[in-house]
Amino acid sequence: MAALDVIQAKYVATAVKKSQYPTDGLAEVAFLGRSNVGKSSLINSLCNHRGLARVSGSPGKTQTINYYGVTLRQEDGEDVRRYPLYFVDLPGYGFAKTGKKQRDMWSAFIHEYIRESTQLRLLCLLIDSRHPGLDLDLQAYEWLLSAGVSVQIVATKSDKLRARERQQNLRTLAELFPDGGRPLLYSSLKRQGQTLLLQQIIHTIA
Ligand SMILES: Nc1nc2c(ncn2[C@@H]2O[C@H](COP(=O)(O)OP(=O)(O)OP(=O)(O)O)[C@@H](O)[C@H]2O)c(=O)[nH]1
Ligand SMILES: [Mg+2]
Repeated sequence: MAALDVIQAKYVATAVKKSQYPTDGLAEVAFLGRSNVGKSSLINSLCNHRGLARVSGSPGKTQTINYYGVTLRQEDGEDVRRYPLYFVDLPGYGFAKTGKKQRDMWSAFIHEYIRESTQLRLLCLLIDSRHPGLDLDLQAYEWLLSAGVSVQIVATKSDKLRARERQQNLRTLAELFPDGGRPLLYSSLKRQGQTLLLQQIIHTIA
């Protein structure tokens, strides 16, 4: 079995419009989901770096598109490969507290990113593992598929469920999101799911 790690991770850029996207042609893996679902925490835990992306207990923390330059290292015996790419942290959707206008702006630039990024290879759609069938998530999924994006479903905060519920909800997700890869359980807190997700990422970009 090949060992797989993130060996470098650093903040590179912030964007709210296309002219601010990086232009160096690196592959991008983006993370999308409802506000507070755990996108920024997941990026930090994948990168073994607590302070890379800002995390908050209140929803609406990430309000811009943030690019983190990372290097994945895959080691299989003597064969060592390095893959440079971007992890892209997106603002959450479904959070109305700051007012309708701002909420609309977020969705406008998320939409623009999804449509305009030429380097997006995989979009990880994060879903709270406790709530597998919310309308907003189903709508986001349908829209992403119609935009031609490759989607991987990631069920976050799996540490909040008992083992039996985890498996049950995973099956529900597989039924609700049939084109979302094989859904995987993730816990930034308990460090569950990192290897599986990195394998899925390598599989798409390699
Ligand atoms: N128990 C548990 N809590 C988590 C996990 N991941 C994130 N959280 C908590 O959930 C809250 C939101 O986490 P963030 O990573 O900021 O969520 P986000 O999706 O980036 O939120 P926005 O940027 O506001 O859209 C924080 O209080 C985190 O500590 C997890 O795996 N398990
Ligand atoms: Mg965030």
